[in-house]
Amino acid sequence: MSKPSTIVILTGAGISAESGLPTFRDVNGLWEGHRIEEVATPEAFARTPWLVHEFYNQRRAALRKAEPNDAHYAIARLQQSYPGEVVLVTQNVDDLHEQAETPSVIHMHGELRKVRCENCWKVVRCGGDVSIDTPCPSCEQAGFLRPLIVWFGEAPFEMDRIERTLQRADLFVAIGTSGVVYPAAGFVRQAKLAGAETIEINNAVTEASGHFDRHLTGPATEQVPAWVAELLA
Ligand code: BV8
Repeated sequence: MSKPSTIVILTGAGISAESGLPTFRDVNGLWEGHRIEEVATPEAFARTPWLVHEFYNQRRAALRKAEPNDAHYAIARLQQSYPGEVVLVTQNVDDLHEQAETPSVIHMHGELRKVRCENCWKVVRCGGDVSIDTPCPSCEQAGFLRPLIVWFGEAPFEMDRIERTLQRADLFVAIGTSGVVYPAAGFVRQAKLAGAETIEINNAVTEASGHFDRHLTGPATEQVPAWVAELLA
């Protein structure tokens, strides 16, 4: 079989699980007794911003202790040395793909280590805690910083660019995602309609498994390096 000229990869929380970052399913979609869908919303932020800031402060603290794993490094190798186009879209807000030296990542649901000021609209890097009193490093006004995260009910970032790449994909690979959150969960169908082969890499069966042509089942740190080695051979 000739090598695919455009590969689109979608990663989810499962690719960072072996780096020690809990997935949404690991915590049963709960954080401190709250449903994540209730914390990760603009309404929750408007109602109890201190609670939502604490949710992300705890995730930033966990990220400071995490390292990329062999799956992140294998994708970086693929994107660095594959003769065709490799587009990486992630639902993850961690920066483990970047830490593994991946050349380019599309963070469709935002980034944990960035915040946006709702006063001056600047996006600034932030690896530590943020509170309702933290002044914006740019306009120095306090009380306007929000995590640069796409919450439930908000439009994901870069959807036009993602849809264009799905239209020309020859191969679509979903790694470590449960396929329950849209629009990401619909990408496999869009890729199939465009004629792409589809592969699901996961350590379990998911709600989306039926849409994929092939399944590589097992931990991402084993399955992703093996898949990349086969492609680069
Ligand atoms: C939007 C950032 C419209 C936050 C996230 C009813 C029906 C259909 C849709 C909806 C509906 N009601 C509402 C909606 C829309 C909603 C949605 O889909 N809701 C779901 C709950 C039904 N979607 C939205 O609101 C989206 N926006 O629709 O906007 C719009 C459009 C235009 C203009 C205006 C508005 C926005 C959704 C984004 C929400 N933000 N993340 C944060 O991180 O704090 S979502 C978050 O959960 C993730 O980003 C990801 O997208 C999602 C699911 O997480 P996964 O990554 O899949 O992780 P999960 O834990 O679920 O699964 C882990 C997988 O890994 C498992 O399969 C497991 O087996 C596997 N695994 C585990 N360990 C390993 C492994 N695999 C391999 N190796 C291992 N070691």
